[in-house]
Amino acid sequence: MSDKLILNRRRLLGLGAASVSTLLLAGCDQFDDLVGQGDNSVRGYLEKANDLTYRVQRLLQGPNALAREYTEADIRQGMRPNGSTDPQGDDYLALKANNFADYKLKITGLVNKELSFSLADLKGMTSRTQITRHDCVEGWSCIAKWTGPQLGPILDQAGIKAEAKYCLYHCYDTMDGGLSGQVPYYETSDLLDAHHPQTILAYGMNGADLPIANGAPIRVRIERALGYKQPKYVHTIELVSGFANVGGGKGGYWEDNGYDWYAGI
Ligand SMILES: Nc1nc2c(c(=O)[nH]1)N[C@H]1C(S)=C(S)[C@@H](COP(=O)(O)O)O[C@H]1N2
Ligand SMILES: [Mo]
Repeated sequence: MSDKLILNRRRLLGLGAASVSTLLLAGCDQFDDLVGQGDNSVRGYLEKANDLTYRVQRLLQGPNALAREYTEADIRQGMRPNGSTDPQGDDYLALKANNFADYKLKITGLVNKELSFSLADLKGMTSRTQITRHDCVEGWSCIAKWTGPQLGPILDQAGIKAEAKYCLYHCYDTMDGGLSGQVPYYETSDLLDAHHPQTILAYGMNGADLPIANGAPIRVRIERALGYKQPKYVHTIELVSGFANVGGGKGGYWEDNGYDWYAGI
């Protein structure tokens, strides 16, 4: 992340939750056609409590409403890399040196059977390709094409236990955790988003292998959510009943730093 972006984040966080929502809304106005698939009043609810937003959006959109999909002609530029772009952990560097041949995606936690998939396994599965718009709270958006297997059937293969409520996405990269030093990037989603038809484990971007800058070898796309809910460099998806004891307890690296958990758009 460049110094400028870090400064912007700090400034944003310094303003407090209310102003963050307002800024978020101001930023959204720069996006073209933000609420293509829904009612514009959805946007108004972004200003309200996170929890209310979540319930209202679920009500208005239904659990399986699709994020808008675009055409090849709408891909006007490359996907702008943001946040971590080149993880330096020893485990990640070792995988990278071997072109991710030894990578394994693990499904763990509250499942009947823990599973592990190589990149070749994932590439061999039925895949979905979708052209969607990624919206970052910093006020930019990019349209890109993503390819990979849907997460839902993979979770079903593992057998989700009744107590499981969320997917916890563990990533290889670390971020500035203030007094905690470097902390791993992580995210969570509920199981509805995990089973959403557009939620995929992307290994491909714009017709090529997913670049390292954008999360190679695997990044999760949760298309109805904002940019920080699209975890890159994912190595483990853990089924959990809650996340109060993970990281700062808010369900994600950026959530621990003040952003909403339900970053629905
Ligand atoms: N592991 C990891 N995932 C991440 C981030 C990150 O720093 N590390 N940044 C998030 C943010 S804020 C955005 S906008 C997008 C950026 O994705 P891109 O690099 O493909 O544009 O990834 C999200 N997922
Ligand atoms: Mo972002």
